[in-house]
Amino acid sequence: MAPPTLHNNPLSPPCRLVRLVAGIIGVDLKLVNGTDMKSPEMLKKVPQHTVPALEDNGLYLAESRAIAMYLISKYAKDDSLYPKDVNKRVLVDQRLFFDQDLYNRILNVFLPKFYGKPVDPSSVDKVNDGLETLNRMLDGKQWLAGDKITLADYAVATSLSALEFAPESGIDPTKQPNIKQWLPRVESSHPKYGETLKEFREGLKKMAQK
Ligand SMILES: N[C@@H](CCC(=O)N[C@@H](CS)C(=O)NCC(=O)O)C(=O)O
Repeated sequence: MAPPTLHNNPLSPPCRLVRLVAGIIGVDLKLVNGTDMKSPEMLKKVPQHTVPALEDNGLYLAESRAIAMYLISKYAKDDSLYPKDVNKRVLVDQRLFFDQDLYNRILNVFLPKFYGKPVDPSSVDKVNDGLETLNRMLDGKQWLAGDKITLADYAVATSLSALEFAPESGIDPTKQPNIKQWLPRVESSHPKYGETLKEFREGLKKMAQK
């Protein structure tokens, strides 16, 4: 069987989440950068025209979190990252929906800069509000959903790293004490996390030099 193909952008945090999860569970992805996601052929397969987008033996899938859930459910040796037990899984799902909202808030802080527009101060407030929520979720906890690291931890930590696109916003997740303790825990949980974060930071540096 052909390996799953990932339409990828090396700098995109959602793409990085998929590469990270695939690396952790040992799935080799064929990475394709620069796909024209708005071409008529691609729009037929992936109506959403975003990357990451996965092709796996006739299945076409957009949305990083859905792709990660699929890869784990289909290929991981165990279900620890995305539990099969409904009562455990729903906690991961809840955090992933929270993450989608948090990432969109973060997007509103760094995206205007790419279009030469100022950031609305209320966007910064919304991210800080999201970080306060995250801090409460982590109160007395090692991990975001249950007693083991899950996809939720990797997704939220990856979203937070997108703040590095806009250091001038002054938003610092580690000002929140529970996040400050949790983030290094996630970062050191698997070598792939450090590898993908390093790639991201090198990409950021190159972008800044341009
Ligand atoms: N919620 C989506 C967001 C994906 C997304 O916004 N991807 C960006 C790159 S980071 C993209 O493809 N933008 C191009 C477009 O929207 O046409 C996910 O998690 O996969």
